[in-house]
Amino acid sequence: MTKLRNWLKGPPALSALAGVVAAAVVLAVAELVGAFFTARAAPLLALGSTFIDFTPPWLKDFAIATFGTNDKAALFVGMGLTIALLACVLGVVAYRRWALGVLGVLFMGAVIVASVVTRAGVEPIDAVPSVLGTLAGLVVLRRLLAPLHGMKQWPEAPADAAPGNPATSRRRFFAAAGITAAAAGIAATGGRLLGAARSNIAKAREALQLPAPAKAAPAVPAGVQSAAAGVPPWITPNNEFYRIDTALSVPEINAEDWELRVHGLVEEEVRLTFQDLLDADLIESHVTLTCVSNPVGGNLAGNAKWLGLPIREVLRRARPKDGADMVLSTSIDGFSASTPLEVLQDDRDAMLAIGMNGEPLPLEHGYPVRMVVPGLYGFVSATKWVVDLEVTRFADSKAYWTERGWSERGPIKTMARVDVPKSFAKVPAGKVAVGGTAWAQTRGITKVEIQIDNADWVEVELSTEASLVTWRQWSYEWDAAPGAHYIKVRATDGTGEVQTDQRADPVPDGASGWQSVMVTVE
Ligand SMILES: Nc1nc2c(c(=O)[nH]1)N[C@H]1C(S)=C(S)[C@@H](COP(=O)(O)O)O[C@H]1N2
Ligand SMILES: [Mo]
Repeated sequence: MTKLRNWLKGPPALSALAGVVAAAVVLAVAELVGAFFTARAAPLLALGSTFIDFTPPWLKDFAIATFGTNDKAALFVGMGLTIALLACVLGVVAYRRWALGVLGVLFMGAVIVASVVTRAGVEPIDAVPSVLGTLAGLVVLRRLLAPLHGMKQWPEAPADAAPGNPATSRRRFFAAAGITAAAAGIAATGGRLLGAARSNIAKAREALQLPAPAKAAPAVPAGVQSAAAGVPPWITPNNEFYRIDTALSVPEINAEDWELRVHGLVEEEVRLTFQDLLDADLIESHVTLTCVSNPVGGNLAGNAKWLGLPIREVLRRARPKDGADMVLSTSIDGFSASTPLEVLQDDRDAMLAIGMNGEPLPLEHGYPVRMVVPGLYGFVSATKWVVDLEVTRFADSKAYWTERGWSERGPIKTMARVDVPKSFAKVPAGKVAVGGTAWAQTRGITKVEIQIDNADWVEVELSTEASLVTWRQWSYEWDAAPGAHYIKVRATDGTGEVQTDQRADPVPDGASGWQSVMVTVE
């Protein structure tokens, strides 16, 4: 016990602590100075994104499964612990061999600089905060280690070390380390707050007036909503729309600075500003988006009215060359999606969207511009904060998730869902309203059937169909007898194909199988 206590008071433990404080200073100074540079170059977030990039897929899956929507907080805790551990080692190494310590700090600085400058839309000048942070970290490490050399001879004091009283050295060390750590905390917090305050993007979005569409969306027919109470609204309000992305913090793009570059296998490179979009003939249409990660029965799907420019028009100006079969769309934060070229050119009205349900895109749904492509899962089509379209070939380029084990293409699979009653619900015997949602974007839904326990499949009441690219709701009045019951559901799409009962995981190209909910009737 006393041994441990003595060890904790000795140079090895204290130099490890010095390493942690120095690492905190590197990050805090970088973050504070970074507040005066572009918001998307914030070093902590950039480092977090790099961390995500290097997290093995199994660990990522584990994190999402374990922490759910808190996975981003878990990432920062994990990143903090990893950095702290490395910083401990760095401190001890620096104490024993200063030159190695310098190399260690420079390496840490290089990793942060690399994280920052490899983010899309970042200028080389954005490396400045990380460089200054690194220098500050070096100075702090040197200053903190100095008093330690006056302590016990461990392993042996350098020739220039002044022998001193260990207790005094320790006091000096803790005073310096404490003050520095507190200053780092204040600097980091200040940097975050300052960065947020300097962002006027949310205000600019509020002030933005969307133009009227040249071609309005067809009126939503009466009767699209399921007769069963509790089925989600046919149009998903923006604040209830599911959100899926790899962005640690929502990218903040000034619409006036936004520019889309269309290049690659094209006759003519095209550049588009936000004003160009506002001035163009925009269309409006209802489209249901769906995430490939949606499990059977899941709710990673939403339906909205989008306002935007058909991507077809942009491609017409760029004139893709023969042999091109894919468009790789990239967001400002480096996400990318591979979309078949012909899908962006056919009449399904894939668009560069600027409006969602009559408002400018919410920041987290891609402000100022995102892609909306009917019929494809979001991971291969719905690029938010899009800034780059490269006309290319599937054989030549891979998108973000394709490089991580997901498919390169992602047509949406036919899916039916029971929304009420909820799985494991208890309902009173008698008439029970059963209802839900089904989708097969671009093919449409022509039939939904349910099977209760082992009875025959019965066709349910379909709500009105608005279009082939939106979901379709359904309802059924069930005469429920007491006991435990299973309700299974399946849909038939517009080609006449019945939804497969073959169970598949979301990876690599979307879940399949029939949902079954258990309901207790009392
Ligand atoms: N920039 C960017 N765009 C992105 C993603 C992303 O991670 N980054 N995720 C995609 C995925 S997987 C889906 S399902 C949709 C979700 O769009 P939403 O968040 O607006 O619902 O966005 C797509 N666009
Ligand atoms: Mo997704």
